[in-house]
Amino acid sequence: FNKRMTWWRDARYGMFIHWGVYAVPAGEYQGKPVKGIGEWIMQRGQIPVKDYEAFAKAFNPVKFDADAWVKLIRDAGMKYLVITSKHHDGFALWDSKVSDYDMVDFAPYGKDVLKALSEACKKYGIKFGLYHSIMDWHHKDAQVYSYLKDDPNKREDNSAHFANYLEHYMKPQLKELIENYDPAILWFDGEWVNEFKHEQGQALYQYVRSLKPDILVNNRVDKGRQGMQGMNKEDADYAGDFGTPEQEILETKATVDWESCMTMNDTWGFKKDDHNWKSAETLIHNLIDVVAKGGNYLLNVGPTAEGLIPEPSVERLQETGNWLKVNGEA
Ligand code: FUL
Repeated sequence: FNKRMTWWRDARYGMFIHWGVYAVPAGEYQGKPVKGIGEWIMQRGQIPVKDYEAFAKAFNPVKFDADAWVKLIRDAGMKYLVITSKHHDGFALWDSKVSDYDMVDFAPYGKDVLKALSEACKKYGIKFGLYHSIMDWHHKDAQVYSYLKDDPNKREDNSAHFANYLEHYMKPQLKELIENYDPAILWFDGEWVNEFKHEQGQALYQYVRSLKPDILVNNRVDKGRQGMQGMNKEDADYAGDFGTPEQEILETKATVDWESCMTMNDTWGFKKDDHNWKSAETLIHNLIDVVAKGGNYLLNVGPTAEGLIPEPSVERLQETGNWLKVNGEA
């Protein structure tokens, strides 16, 4: 019996929020649509760092309202949120002292959105979680064979530089996040890069737990932890508290903790041309299916650069909330 997990096991339903600079291009670069998921536009569009930074300079979500987001979460029947403190593009949504590449120092908005959200979560009784990318396309030591195909700075072996980034950039940023925003969850991702080693993943888990013993950490903290990898306690490289199948629901009931994360359309980060929404009925069906198999459902929204959760998402969330009010336990 793992006491740390109790609230999470009871929670069942949470909101994933992919929000960052990628909401500015919103799926388009130099007047052309870029294929693939929106938060990958820097890589998929082969956008040079300087050009991408210009999007960051234009990221000004004047309509962002932390209270409204968290109320929407509560009314949807969700019990927690997981928001991208930093996605693969390296941009920090909080006021980091480790770097200026963040919402307060680099973007015109100048306000700390994680602070506002963590406070709103406390107010409405919603648990606050953070998604954090290990891979980083912006940091010079972490560019991992560089995401640009023809980058002249490409290194044969980037491991030493990457270790430097882990120690002197990523870990200090995680320390800031844990000490100042009190996250209940750290949801790692981008762990598959060659430069990141199994031992570093194990150490990262220990590091995060040493800063906050009851924090929950997903399986992707270690190497190559897609889906349910690493969730077998008998394995020497067992790490993390729950498995994270992506865009899928397990076939059968699992004996270990798991959470299915899923988009409502076909992208995590906002794309203005993606209108392929799942119906509210499908989403409710998925929630029932996941819960029946002992998992949690982490349903994604991709807010706009202005700071709004897209209307089709809002409508669907309200419908799941209405359904839960009639049929759910809470
Ligand atoms: C993936 C990432 O590469 C996607 O951008 C997204 O964040 C998804 C939840 O995880 O591995």
